[in-house]
Amino acid sequence: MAKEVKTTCPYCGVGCGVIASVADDGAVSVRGDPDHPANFGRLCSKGSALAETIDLDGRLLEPEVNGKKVGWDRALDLVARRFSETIAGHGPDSVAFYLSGQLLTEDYYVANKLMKGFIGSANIDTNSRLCMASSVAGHRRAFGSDTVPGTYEDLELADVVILVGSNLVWCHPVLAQRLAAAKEARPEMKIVLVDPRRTMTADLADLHLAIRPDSDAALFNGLLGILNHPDCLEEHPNSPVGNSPHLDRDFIENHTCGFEEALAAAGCPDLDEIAHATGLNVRELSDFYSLFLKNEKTVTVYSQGVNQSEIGTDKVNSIINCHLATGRIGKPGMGPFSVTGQPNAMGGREVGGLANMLAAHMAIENPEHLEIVQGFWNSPTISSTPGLKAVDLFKAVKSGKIKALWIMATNPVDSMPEADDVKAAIVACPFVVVSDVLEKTDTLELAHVKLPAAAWGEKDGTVTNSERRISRQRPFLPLPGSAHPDWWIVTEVARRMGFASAFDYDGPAEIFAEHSRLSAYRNNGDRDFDIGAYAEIDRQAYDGLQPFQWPQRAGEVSETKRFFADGAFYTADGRARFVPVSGKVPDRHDPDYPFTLNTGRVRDHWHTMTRTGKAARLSSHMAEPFAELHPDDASVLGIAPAELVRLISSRGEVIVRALVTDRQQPGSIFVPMHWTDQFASKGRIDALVKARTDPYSGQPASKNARVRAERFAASAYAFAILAEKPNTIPADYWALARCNGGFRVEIATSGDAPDWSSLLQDWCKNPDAEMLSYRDSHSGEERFALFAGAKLLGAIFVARNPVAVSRSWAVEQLETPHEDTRQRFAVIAGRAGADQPDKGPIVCSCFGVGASQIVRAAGSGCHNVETIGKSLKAGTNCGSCRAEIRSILQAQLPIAAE
Ligand SMILES: Nc1nc2c(c(=O)[nH]1)N[C@H]1C(S)=C(S)[C@@H](COP(=O)(O)OP(=O)(O)OC[C@H]3O[C@@H](n4cnc5c(=O)[nH]c(N)nc54)[C@H](O)[C@@H]3O)O[C@H]1N2
Ligand SMILES: Nc1nc2c(c(=O)[nH]1)N[C@H]1C(S)=C(S)[C@@H](COP(=O)(O)OP(=O)(O)OC[C@H]3O[C@@H](n4cnc5c(=O)[nH]c(N)nc54)[C@H](O)[C@@H]3O)O[C@H]1N2
Ligand code: SF4
Ligand SMILES: [Mo]
Repeated sequence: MAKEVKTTCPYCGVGCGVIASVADDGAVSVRGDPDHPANFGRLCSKGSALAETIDLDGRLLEPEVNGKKVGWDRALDLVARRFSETIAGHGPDSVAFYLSGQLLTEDYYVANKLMKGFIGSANIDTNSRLCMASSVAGHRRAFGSDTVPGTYEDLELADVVILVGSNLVWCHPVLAQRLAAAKEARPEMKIVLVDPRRTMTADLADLHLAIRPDSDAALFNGLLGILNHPDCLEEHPNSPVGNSPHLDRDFIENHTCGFEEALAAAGCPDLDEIAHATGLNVRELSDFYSLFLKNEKTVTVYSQGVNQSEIGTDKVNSIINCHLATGRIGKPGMGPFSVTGQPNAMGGREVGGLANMLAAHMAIENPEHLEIVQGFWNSPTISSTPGLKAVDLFKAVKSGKIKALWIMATNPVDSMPEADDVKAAIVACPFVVVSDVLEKTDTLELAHVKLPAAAWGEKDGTVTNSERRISRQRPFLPLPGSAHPDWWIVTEVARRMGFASAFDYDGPAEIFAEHSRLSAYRNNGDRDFDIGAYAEIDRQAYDGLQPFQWPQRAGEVSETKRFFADGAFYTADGRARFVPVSGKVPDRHDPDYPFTLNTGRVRDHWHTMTRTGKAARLSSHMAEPFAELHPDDASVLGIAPAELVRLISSRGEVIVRALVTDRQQPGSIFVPMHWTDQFASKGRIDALVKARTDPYSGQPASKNARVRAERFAASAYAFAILAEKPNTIPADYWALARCNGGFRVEIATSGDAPDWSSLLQDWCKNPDAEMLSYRDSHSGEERFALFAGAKLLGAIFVARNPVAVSRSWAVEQLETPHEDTRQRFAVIAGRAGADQPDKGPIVCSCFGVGASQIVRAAGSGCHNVETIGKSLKAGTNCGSCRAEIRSILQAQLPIAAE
């Protein structure tokens, strides 16, 4: 009998429930949990492939000190001793923790308690600083608390959903699926996308506003002005001035303050001026503003295009201002909605994991809150001033101020701006501890002490999703090797630092109960975060805990799904604040670096690819780092499609594949954040991004940096498929991806090319293998393949121009038996036989369906996503590729019509 365990997906903040099923032979499969209120059974491509990412290949299984395996006692003693000695010698602010929204709430709680309450420093920050900090700061400025007012259902109930700086279809796919289903049921519902790029989310939108980067505040300030002066819109010429029917005067007067100041800062709405600032035309602006004016049920969803900016907090408040002005907050189908990225970004905020927060949504600057937390923890000391935020924290590591650093569940050498400086800082730090699940990441390689943490499927605790819903992550696999959960590692160090009684937990249930008690402790309804109903939860109840939304106060069965409908906020006077915001678009013109570098995510990869990089099917969608650039820019730079481009900033450079597309605006280049030194020779995009931060949130502007671009003059390009992972790849450019049956490698060199056939032999490590080769000295093409009997060990295809071999066909050769000579020669012929038409680039990773197959199906009468699904199965499992299928079909329309 298979064992079935209900748990939560460890990727994005949608927080989908999954059912993991473990068969008698240990095989794991994962499906969506039909009862989980976040997804009702749905999953996206990453969630569906979870079972393919949990093997032990590459796992860190024993603690290591200076590269040598040691037992836990030695490792933990050393960490405790070095932290204690550093604190004794240089004070509590000479040490720091850098955590992650991928820790569970219980892990996060104990780490925060140790640093703030027992070490007595607030030098504890998290990768949420790179992710949500501007939303947190915006919420706190407007509401007096970090509260996300709405629920997912609001997106389904709204008449207008505005997605700002959010690629929802790729980054919150199940929420996007819910939105798409709601729109299908109610086609009159309108979706607006505000994003400089035409992403796959534009496919879902009725209106795409391709704004100038960082002009969001100008757009929403314009909206605030128009709400007051609707006469500025053509459709409303006779609206009464100064008494606009579009403002909720009652709400403004009784529940807010600062409206006039915000309005004054927004200025008199002038569509031409707004058009100039945002790069949109007046028609687009008035369409957008009219939609907002005419539809009360409006939700504005925002994400990293808003947060990751030097003016991120102002952008957030410019959006919230419009919702406050119309009273559209906390009611069904209405509200500003910051969607969180990581599975437990919200849980981290709840425990106060940020350097400027205290536990349970309390404020570090508030003496009463300090007293509450210190009293509750019975702690000897408590930090009363905010600690260093991520960018400053790593600067302090670099300057030597921080002498002992513990990094948990994050990879700052790849994800922090000025990543090479961050790397240098970590190298220079006298004592670095990294807790991770893998044995090799760009950060872990620099650690003095490596601590093996339990991974998803093994760890046990809770996470909070974007709609404040707390769900359990339950283990269904045993702890491998000596790995231990993060909460255990932290408490063991705390005990050894002399704080045994405060960290004496026998499991996550006890930690969760303490966290719940603190949330309710001396909380008379004046703090939003209260889960006092779980203050006495025991192990059994914790094991059976059903997903629930907070607040859940003790003694109440809370029916409240939303915050603020009653107009009561968490500021001292209970009123929300309008925040005056400047609509000025930062001018970053720099003649040396003429391009805007926009960065972000792709559909099937997660961050630094430590998990998604393990799954062949997730690596089949985008197999190498790339730069999307507009055809006009490519032509000026002399870059042909599929050639390589070098991007250079004042901080560093990358070499990536050029993806020429008119989805990109001229002058702007998009590069994904995912590639690291583990997967590519020079793809760490954060090495280029300058550390510019928002003054209120300290969040770095990961978007919209400045770069120069030039063609990478390759002397040779190569593509290899290999049954085994290659050890070294001697080339200026390489990118490695997993595929069924082995690995695929893209290669380019600029100088002398290596001897390709010897290289292939080195990689395949089989001196008896049979080598087949093909050389055309005229065209410069070379192809080699090595066989052990019928098995292909590896093949390499070399050309002077980008290698034209079909990747999906080539990859299949690794798992195809090549019994006779004719079949083996077909490999070096480099193309599929007539009986095996090329699939083209993979679009549907669940069923391995490629773009060429979709084009062919369109040619034979499949003109919509449904008929493609019937004919090829593409898009019928997780549905993450449906937007791409639609865009491929649309591109075929003129051809079909001819
Ligand atoms: N597939 C996948 N999904 C993920 C993740 C992943 O790694 N992979 N990571 C998760 C995490 S932690 C996060 S934080 C979320 C992020 O989710 P999103 O924020 O949706 O993703 P991004 O691609 O970072 O950025 C969103 C968009 O912002 C746009 N943008 C850039 N500058 C501006 C601007 O000035 N204004 C506006 N309006 N838009 C701009 C970019 O063009 C981009 O399309 O995704 C989560 N989900
Ligand atoms: N240029 C640019 N940079 C960005 C962004 C961007 O859009 N553009 N986005 C930013 C954002 S929003 C985010 S959230 C960050 C994400 O960036 P990171 O947090 O650096 O990326 P991850 O790959 O998620 O790193 C997680 C690490 O934790 C390990 N891990 C996984 N599970 C566990 C566990 O249970 N315990 C422990 N101890 N370790 C575990 C993984 O192996 C991995 O090494 O990147 C930021 N950087
Ligand atoms: S949308 Fe996808 S990645 Fe996000 S939680 Fe759901 S299944 Fe996981
Ligand atoms: Mo994030």
